[in-house]
Amino acid sequence: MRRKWFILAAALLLMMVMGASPVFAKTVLKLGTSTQPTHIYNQAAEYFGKLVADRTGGDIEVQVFPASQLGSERDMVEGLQLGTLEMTLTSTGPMGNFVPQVKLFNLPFLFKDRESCYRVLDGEIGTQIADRFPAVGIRSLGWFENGFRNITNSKRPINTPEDMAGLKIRVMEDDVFILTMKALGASPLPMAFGELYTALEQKTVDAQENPLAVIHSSRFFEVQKHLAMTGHFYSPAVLLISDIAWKTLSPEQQKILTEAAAEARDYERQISLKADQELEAACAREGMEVTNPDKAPFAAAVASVYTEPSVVKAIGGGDAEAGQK
Ligand code: EAX
Repeated sequence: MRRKWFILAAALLLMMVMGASPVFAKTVLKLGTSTQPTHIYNQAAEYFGKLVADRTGGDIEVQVFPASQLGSERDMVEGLQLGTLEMTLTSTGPMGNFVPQVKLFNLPFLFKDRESCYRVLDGEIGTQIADRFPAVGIRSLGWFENGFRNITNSKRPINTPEDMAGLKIRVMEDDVFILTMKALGASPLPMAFGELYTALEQKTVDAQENPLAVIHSSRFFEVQKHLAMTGHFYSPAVLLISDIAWKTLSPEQQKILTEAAAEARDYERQISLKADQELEAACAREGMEVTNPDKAPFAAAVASVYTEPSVVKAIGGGDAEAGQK
């Protein structure tokens, strides 16, 4: 009997001592994404998590949950606001619903190459827009990359905007995408990414558009015959942390996260570029028929989106506070 008490007391003592150690002080940051485990977002999120674990001596653990397990991109941003989720790496697709100025980055044919994207996103404009996030309960740890988006469909090869006529195409949940596809003569249907594979399989929609890295990792080649390299949108991504979670971290931990995020961003941009270089051929090998349309007629067809009153108002159009109401 005495022996039993002794063991219990020893165990309690050990727990008290251990209580001060990192094992017990551990902070878990759940990080959700919409894409498949092999996608570049998740590779970058794991990379980020490893840097953070190393530099905090294991005090902070980033747990990555891919494939919309924790909800759609929009749901996850809402989770960040509520404090039910700590982090997400998301496209800017749903972000205009939270900070309307983000719609600027959703405009078609806005950037001609990656260098101009990075200059704008990492420079003053990207910083000013990211600075609006804390007012709605979220913080940006940097602009990552989804990539240049291309159109896939199950009906026909796309060579000119005319080939888009009547195509039922899934788009992300923002009016800029809807307006763009309407301007091309297609019938857009906004839908969360997690529902897309099934919608393509069941022919609820004929078409979708995404960067090659998403198309390939989601195996859309199983349900889409045609791939048109339109590059009509540059789709940024953003690494977000809940403001509630952010405030529980020490200044030192915040610094570690900020630095690790910048490194993970650079890493992700590299693997994204590599994906773009390799995956057109990989999709062709999987049986997709690839076209490389002249982009000029597509850009001309969607120019009207830039002057749509709702878009101009959201982005600012002289009234910097327009979107905050
Ligand atoms: O962020 O919804 C989409 O099509 C996005 O490109 C995808 O979820 C990756």
